[in-house]
Parts: sequence; structure tokens; C-alpha cells
Amino acid sequence: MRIVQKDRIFAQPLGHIEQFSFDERVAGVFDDMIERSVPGYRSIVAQTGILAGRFALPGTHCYDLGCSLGASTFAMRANLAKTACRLVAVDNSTAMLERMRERLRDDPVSVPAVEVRNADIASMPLEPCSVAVLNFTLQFVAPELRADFTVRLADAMVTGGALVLSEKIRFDDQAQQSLHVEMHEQFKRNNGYSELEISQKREALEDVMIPETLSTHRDRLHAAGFSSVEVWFQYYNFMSLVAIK
Ligand code: GEK
Repeated sequence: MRIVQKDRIFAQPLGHIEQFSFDERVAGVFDDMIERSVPGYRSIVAQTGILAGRFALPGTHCYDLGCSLGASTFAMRANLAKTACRLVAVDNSTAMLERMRERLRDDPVSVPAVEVRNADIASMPLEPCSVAVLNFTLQFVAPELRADFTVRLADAMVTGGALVLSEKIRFDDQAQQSLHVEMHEQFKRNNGYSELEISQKREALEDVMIPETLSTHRDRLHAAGFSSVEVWFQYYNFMSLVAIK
């Protein structure tokens, strides 16, 4: 049985708050961190697997882009046993991928094989794919690179393929923005994070995780060539959508 390490990274006062990075310390507590920080995380991960099973086509790639410890990869794998596709899990954090590879060795499911790649999704070549999952990853890609990346992804996707894009979003309406931030912070408090942890992490993430509005996501996906875009999940300022090519 896996022992989940508690996230206490921001629990003590930090004189200087460094920019957040997916290093060894974060990878070591990531299961706990994401579960206590992202509303609906488990449901979203499970659904990425179901959607992968629904849209995967033989002979194509199925990508988990920004896989971290592979939560979506494993959910996808459990739904892809009958489809002869290539499951590829990508991340640019060596610390995350080391742990992901350990989990892969312990996974009771063995088909399809999973290829684990250490790469920057913004520049890696993309092969013809029927499924791509970006589960809370695009928000960490520099905003100026997001449009080109989305175009490359849409170009690589076969007709009828699907992208599952989960992101923290922001709202143009200031009252809604404040309300959603407030509700999310209460969610974190309810999950045991202190005011200090919430504020120090907010500062560490400020220039690293850049949320956009839902309409920015929709417009970019349509402009890149996805024919339909619908939100299937929203919980406060966290949403997941399906974009079909
Ligand atoms: C999950 N999907 O558990 N290229 C590759 N990987 C990247 C890049 C990039 N340019 N930028 C960030 N990452 C996972 C959770 S976490 C979300 C995803 C979060 C990686 C980064 O190293 C990290 O592992 C992941 O994207 C984001 O369903 O922590 O809120």
C-alpha cells in the first residue's frame, strides 16, 4: 500500500519565497498536495480515463501531457486495453518522472505499454493522436506559447479525436473572480491548509501558474481547429472541457 506524504512545504514562515517548481520536494508530496488543492481532482482524473476509452483509435497516439505521477495515465491505461494505441506520458520534471516510472513498474495493468517521455510539451514533436489529456498543465506553459502549441496539437489530432483540457480559470468580472477565489481558499482551509500555507503558496505560484478565462480557452481551441468545445465539469474556478476535432 502506498503511504501518502503530507504536504507541509509552505507550513513554516519562509523568509524568501522562491518560485514554485516541480522539484523533488513537490513530487514527494504531490498526491496529497493536488488532492487537497484542486476541487474535484479525483473525479476529473477518473473521467479522463473514461473519455480516453471513448475516443481512442487504433494506430494513433494517446497523450497524457504534463503527467506528473501519472494519475491520468493510469486511468487512461485502464480504459485502453482493447485499443491498439500508443499511450505516451510526458512531463518535464525529472523528479515527477522518476516516481511515475516506479508506479508504472507496480501497475497491475500491463496493456497498453506506456512510453514515459521527459520533454517540454511546448516544443516536443507531436505524432498523430486521437486523445490528448492536459490535466492542469497548460496553465504552467508560458502564455505566449499556448496558441502555437494548441495549433500543433490540433494539427496532430485525427478527425474525431478529443482533447481533455482541465485548468484553473479566472473571471473578467471582478465580483465573480473574488467570490471564486474566496470559495477555493475556503476549500483549502477545509482540507487543512493554514492561512500561511495558502498565502505563501499563492506567492510562489504567482508568475508560474497563469490562469486564463474560459472564453480565452474556447477561442484559442476553435481558432486552432477544434470543431466543438464544451465544459463537462466545473467546481469553483476549476474546470475541465472536451474539445473535439
Ligand atoms: C495529474 N496531470 O495528476 N512540459 C511538460 N510538462 C510540464 C510543462 C511543460 N512545458 N509545464 C509543466 N509541466 C497531472 C497534474 S500538474 C498540475 C499536472 C498542478 C508539468 C509539471 O512538471 C507538472 O508535473 C505538471 O505539468 C502540472 O492529473 O500541479 O496543478
